[in-house]
Amino acid sequence: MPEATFHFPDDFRWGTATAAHQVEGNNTNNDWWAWEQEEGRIKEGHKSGLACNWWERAEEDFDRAAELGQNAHRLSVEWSRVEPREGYFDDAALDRYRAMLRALRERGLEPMVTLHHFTNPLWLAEMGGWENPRAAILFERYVARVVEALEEFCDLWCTVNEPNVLVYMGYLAGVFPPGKQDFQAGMRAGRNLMRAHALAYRRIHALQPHARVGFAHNLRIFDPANPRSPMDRWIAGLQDRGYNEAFLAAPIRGRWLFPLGFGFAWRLRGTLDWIGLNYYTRDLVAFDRCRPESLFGRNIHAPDAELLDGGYGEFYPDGMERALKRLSYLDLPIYVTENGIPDADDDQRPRYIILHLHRLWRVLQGCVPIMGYYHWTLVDNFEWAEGWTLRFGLIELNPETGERTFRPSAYLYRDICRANAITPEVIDQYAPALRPVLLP
Ligand code: IFM
Repeated sequence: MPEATFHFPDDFRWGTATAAHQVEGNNTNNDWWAWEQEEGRIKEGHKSGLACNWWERAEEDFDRAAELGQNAHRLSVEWSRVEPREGYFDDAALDRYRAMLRALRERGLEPMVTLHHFTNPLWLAEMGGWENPRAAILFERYVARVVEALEEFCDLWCTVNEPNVLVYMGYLAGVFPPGKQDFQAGMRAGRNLMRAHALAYRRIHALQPHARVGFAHNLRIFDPANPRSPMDRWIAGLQDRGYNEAFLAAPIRGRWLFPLGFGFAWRLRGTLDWIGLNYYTRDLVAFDRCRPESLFGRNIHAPDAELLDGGYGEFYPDGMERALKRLSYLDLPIYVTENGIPDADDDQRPRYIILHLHRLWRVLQGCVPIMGYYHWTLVDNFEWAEGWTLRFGLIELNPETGERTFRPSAYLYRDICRANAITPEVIDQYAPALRPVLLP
């Protein structure tokens, strides 16, 4: 009897995901560049610098992605390049993005374009960033320019990446710009980001009626540390609501949920053609009344959990299945817009990829419309406050020399993309320890 092979749908999208500031290099005109220059902001004083030098040479990495059997790529456009001064749009920057998208198409990679991935033009940051209600309107105007310039090559748009992460890291933990620890300011910024999403959604459809528009939601699993403790259950539920549910309720149900807000958000309702899932890990949550900044929760790991490098969290593939099943109730096509692991020596990534894709495959068996998977990421890139200390790439980068080295996982992912399946051969070659788990 032939051994089980886990097949994916014929038109499944296999790609990697990237973000402008993390790969382009020399993005000197945004709030992140300024943040990097401040002492103590980035681990080991690292800077994005030339990053992966995509502004000059993205095409060389697109060649690598195509060589690795991928048929899709998610990248972002940098607002501060397109609109370096308020109201002034730089056609040369838009031309560069046109060239990138053309290059992707020529290599058989379908682009998904993200319009906001954490960074803000300096001029916007100076006027209060996302706390300023004008930000959403200014974003809509920028989006219109980008869509007019790029629509020939793209109809799959991701308005905003992980608004919940931006709010949490920038306004509660204070480790991303603007570096605040101010709950009210964070919720204002969160509402404006979701308003910006909705304005962009409608504007894109007005310009390109057949466009497919969504946003990328970082869905983190929050489980009670002690499932028998009502306080742990309550606090895990509260964190889930604040981090996950509130950001979905606005564009789906047209409701502001606490802590993002209260009442109706009618104009946001129905502004998703698809939903993006960025899934990485889960937390166990214990009640702790001394931690108001994390909604009275202490986030810990299961005592027996395998941990990811750099304190990134638990290795928890079941979370992929749980997150996808949860999103399936929204009745929307789903893209896994990010999933990956910091793992410089690539000793966990092969198992991570196979197990997470296996859980995704299981959800597909229930006829859930999962359209594609974008691994985070193609080449090691600048990991925000962690600088270059966390390496998420299928391809290793030496940021000093630009030299690239394929990790074994690059070939593993290539073999899955080419076969459009997880085959027994892939399991045996790259993660034999999984044979008894997946092929009993
Ligand atoms: O690098 C980030 C990305 O910018 C947003 N999602 C999570 C990734 C890994 O931390």
